[in-house]
Amino acid sequence: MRFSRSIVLSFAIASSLFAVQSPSQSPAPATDQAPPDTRSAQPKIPLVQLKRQWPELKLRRPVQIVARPDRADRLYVVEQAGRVIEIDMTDQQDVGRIVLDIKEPVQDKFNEQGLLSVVFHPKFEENHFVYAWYTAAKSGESPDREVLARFTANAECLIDPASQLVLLEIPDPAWNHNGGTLLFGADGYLYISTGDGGAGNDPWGNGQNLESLLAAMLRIDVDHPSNGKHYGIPADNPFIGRTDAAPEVFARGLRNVWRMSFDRKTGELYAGDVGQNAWEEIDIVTKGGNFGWRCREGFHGTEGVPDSSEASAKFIEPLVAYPRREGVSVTGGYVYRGAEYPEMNGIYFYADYQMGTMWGLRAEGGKLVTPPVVVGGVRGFHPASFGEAPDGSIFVCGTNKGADGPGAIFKLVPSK
Ligand SMILES: [Ca+2]
Ligand SMILES: [Ca+2]
Repeated sequence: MRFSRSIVLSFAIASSLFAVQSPSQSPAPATDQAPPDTRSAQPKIPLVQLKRQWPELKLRRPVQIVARPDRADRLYVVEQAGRVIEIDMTDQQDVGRIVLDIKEPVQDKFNEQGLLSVVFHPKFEENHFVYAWYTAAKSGESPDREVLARFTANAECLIDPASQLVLLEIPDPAWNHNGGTLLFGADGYLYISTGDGGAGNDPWGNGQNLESLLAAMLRIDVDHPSNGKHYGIPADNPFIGRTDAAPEVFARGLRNVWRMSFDRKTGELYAGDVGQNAWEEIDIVTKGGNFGWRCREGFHGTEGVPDSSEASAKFIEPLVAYPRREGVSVTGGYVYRGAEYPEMNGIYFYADYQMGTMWGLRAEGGKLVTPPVVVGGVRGFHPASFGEAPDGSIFVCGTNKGADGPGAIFKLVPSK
């Protein structure tokens, strides 16, 4: 997947964690965070269970679960090699239906490459547009690159690979750190996390380079192309009109936001930004914000980097961060807003890909209200991504026994 660090060590720690899992024995959160805002008393964060779904579904490297705006009874699973599989939510025996297969032109030779995200247009019912974010290998004049492409589905939701229209390509200097999540905001614009390009410690300095499309959150208007491109720039993008900055950029200083989500109630954008050597973090991404990379990692300065020793007014600190002993690669999740489990309402759930640990926290107005607690996990399971169904249910997909092990989907439910 998207880490390149000690797997063996992590397994050993994960095993000991889940061997002793109970409410009273959960490890004390050594998590780094700003002081909680205690103005509003909040109920306790409940433990959760991961309830296995669609046991007959065979998945290989599932990396995302997405919903379709016009169908409450369907979910779509993205496989890293380049497939999208439709699931009938009303049938637990469903074996899935392949609706897109773009193994060509997707390049998934290395761990963090592949088809990384798919999103349906908010008006999919009218225009049948689906957007994909993937890595492509160099060919002809084109270098290795991150690609944003639009595809068109037919009336049965089969997505024709030949319908591809490439909207944006970003030359990619290394196999790792390719983002990426695609999300449509309530504003109708498409949000894209790009990753810092890769290698380690941002050798190309993309994190703080205003002109780079890497290490950023981009925001574009796919409905109003302009300036000879297949997309437009929202009029209130933070760097629009500047000659020293890329107008697509919505926020920057982000190392590799693997998964992000909007809280459907508040509209806040939660992002899990994967760390370098020490800290995994959750950010609430705001317009024009600079989230610190590579000057900062979590709440800490990067040694030897100027302007890094303390958070300056320039940088926005994370909501929370956790150290290497608790995890290796954060998987950003969702704020639960479903009606089925009121005790989970308003809790942001996220996980560590390598350890399988899941946490819950509460935030209000961008401030931490209830610090993270370990809420559960499945031993040996690697949560690659969460997904939110139209009814607000939260699902999680991933693999057992390593990145190439059997894929599975679970539903997040309160522990009995
Ligand atoms: Ca890369
Ligand atoms: Ca940061």
